[in-house]
Amino acid sequence: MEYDLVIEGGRVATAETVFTADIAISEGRIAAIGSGLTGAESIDADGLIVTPGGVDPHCHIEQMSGMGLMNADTFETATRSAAMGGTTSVISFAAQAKGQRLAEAAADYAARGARGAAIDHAFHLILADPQAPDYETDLAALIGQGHRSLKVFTTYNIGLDDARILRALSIAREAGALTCIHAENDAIIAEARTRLLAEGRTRPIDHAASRPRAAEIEAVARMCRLAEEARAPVMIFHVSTAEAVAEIAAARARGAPVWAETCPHYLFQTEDVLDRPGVEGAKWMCSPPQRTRADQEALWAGLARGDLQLVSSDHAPYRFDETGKLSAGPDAPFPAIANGMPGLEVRLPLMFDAMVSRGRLGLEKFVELTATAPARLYGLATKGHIAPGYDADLTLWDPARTVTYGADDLHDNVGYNPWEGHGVTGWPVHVFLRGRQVVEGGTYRGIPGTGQWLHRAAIGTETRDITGRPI
Ligand code: DUC
Ligand code: ZN
Ligand code: ZN
Repeated sequence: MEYDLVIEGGRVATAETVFTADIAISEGRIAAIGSGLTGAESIDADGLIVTPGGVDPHCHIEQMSGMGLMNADTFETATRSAAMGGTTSVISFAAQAKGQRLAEAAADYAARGARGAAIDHAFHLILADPQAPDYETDLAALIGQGHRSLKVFTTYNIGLDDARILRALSIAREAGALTCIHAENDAIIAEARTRLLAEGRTRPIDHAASRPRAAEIEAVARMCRLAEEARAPVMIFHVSTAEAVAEIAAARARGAPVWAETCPHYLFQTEDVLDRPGVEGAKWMCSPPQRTRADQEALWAGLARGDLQLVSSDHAPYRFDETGKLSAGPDAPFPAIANGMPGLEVRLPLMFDAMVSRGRLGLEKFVELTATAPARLYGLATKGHIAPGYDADLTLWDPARTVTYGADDLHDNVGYNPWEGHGVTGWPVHVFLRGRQVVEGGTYRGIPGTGQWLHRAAIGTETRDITGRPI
């Protein structure tokens, strides 16, 4: 049988195993895996590692921030950047504005994705205003239509109180959705911020002290209890502290339906990245902030044990100018500076370098954390694995290629690279989305508007990986 395309002789990596094989693709799906397969077209993958395309389940694209600032990236620029870094599916946000119907927010973001996305995508529904018209009916209906994840905050101006979070958990459980949570205690943050400003401590490095680790620890522990009580699955976003990892591990040991992620900036950076002359440190400002080396080790241990299941980018793009980080002026105090960094394009190379090239946890675990687990946990049934029937979303890595990041070498619209000077070994040279090449030898070939919205089936408290093992 002749296939559309055969990727020949690569080292094929799944979350379970690594083997040398040809991968045959027809009509955008993996049709066969074996040897001696032939196709209308072929690519020689000898010497390359073939992984599932990355699934980045936490990124902010074409989204209005809580401060009323638009992200620097559109779907066109963000998905270009993602693809250039080996990622073929993203889950970004459909952010409800105050007073806005959820259905309207979902339709608005769906139109943005349909217009610009060059890779496949889905949305977490941000619940910002439970008082908005038709809130509960819209929420249940949207979940039923295939939007299978929500996002709530315990802080920021869109934070929900415990009663409202419990209500959202109950609706999510009934309708079959996973609730993602930004968990930091609002009162602890407010108190710290007031004290720092009174002391005249307004610089980006002071942002770190303004988000005390206790804020994360308390809110994570509380959200784990709410999930347990509601028997509704939650995903704790961007875990940064050792104590929060311990809270999550304890909750999971009790049987609470709790999953959790961390991000490369918590694994590889510490709070001193914020300590630069003037407001330069604003480029690295994110919430929660980067922590300590001991926290990094605890996060890695949590990933190794499976108490944390995945690594997302939390791509939150703002330019270092008056349209973004410096919208409140060139000497803005830290509370007036937007939080977030670009990460879509660097997530996979940073993790490949650490896990595969340097050997920390290995290639299979790299695939699990960056593609298989996010696809399984978020209900992306055709993504995140290499086997017949799955979408032919594949990233081909040159494991020997070494790159040192430059000042502005990413393909997003952010204009700086927070990883400038950081070297990685292992590079995504070819990327395929549903069998179509979107990156060819490092050259972008994606087409805006061809990325598909991913309908998802119900998510419950039991989530299993490709082998049927509970995650
Ligand atoms: N923190 C968030 O909570 N969201 C976006 C970026 C960030 O740093
Ligand atoms: Zn967050
Ligand atoms: Zn985020």
